[in-house]
Amino acid sequence: MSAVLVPGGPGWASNAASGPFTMDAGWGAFHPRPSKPRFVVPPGAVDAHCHVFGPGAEFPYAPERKYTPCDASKHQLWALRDWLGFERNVIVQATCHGADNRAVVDALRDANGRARGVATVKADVTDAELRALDEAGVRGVRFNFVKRLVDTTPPDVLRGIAERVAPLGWHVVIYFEAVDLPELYGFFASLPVPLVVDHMGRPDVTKSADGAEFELFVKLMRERPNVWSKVTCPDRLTKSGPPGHDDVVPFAKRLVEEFPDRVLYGTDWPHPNMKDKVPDDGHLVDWIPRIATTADAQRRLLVDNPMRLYWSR
Ligand code: 0GY
Repeated sequence: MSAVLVPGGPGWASNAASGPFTMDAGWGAFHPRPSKPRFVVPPGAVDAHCHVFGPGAEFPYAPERKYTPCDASKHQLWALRDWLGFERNVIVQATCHGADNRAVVDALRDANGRARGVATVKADVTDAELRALDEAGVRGVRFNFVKRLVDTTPPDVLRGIAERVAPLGWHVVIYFEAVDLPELYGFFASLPVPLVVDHMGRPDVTKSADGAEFELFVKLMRERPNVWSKVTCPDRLTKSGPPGHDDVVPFAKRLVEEFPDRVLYGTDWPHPNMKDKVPDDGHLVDWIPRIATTADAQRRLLVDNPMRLYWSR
């Protein structure tokens, strides 16, 4: 019998890409010994934003990728899930796999109903392919507007994809930088599906959480009752740094308090592109009670909301 994989234990750390791939020089592999969180997540908690990378030998990285990461397998993800106390995962297709969703689908099939997925598809995806993704547990597609991660796709093409997935009851996950929201606002508001925004729309946290930039994002959520936000990635957004990520707290707390039924939390493991700032996943879980300060808010954020969005069927 093989030994149980435990974060920090034998077989956990990964510092290479397998198959014909070489991990980027300077790539920050995920934390080699994540701490055990002090905060105990409620029963049934969902890590609603995480990824798998490869392994490259089994699931090749896409030719059009902008980075080559270290491998980060489904087995490692399940070990982290159990270590942190989560019961379920939402696995988001990472850009290093382009529109080849095989690694995510393989993980979903392995998870026995304990994971759902968000895919990336191109305009020529067939109805049969969409149905197969749905059957595997995919419940959304991701549109990425972060220029360092993807080449631009024209809005009309994206709208066409949104129209195709709407009848499946799927949503669209959108990833963009706060400075680009004024230009993208009208497009987002016009899409015929629920929207789930990655990492609060990446606010510049040196500005005020009540200032004009974040106010525009809050306006989008107020005006569109089917816009959700992941209150995620304090490690990505912070300037003040770990473990407190104090400067990100007002942004996340504001969303949790104003939209308690439309917020999601996730670890973002294995933390693409964090390079020398790879976070301790235990600290990220200990951050949760700072932004969701009551048991009720924590249950909605970690259990009720993701279950409604991803496990209603
Ligand atoms: C994240 C953030 C990033 C990368 C990706 O799919 C990806 O490559 O999402 C990033 O570099 O900001 O949410 O994982």
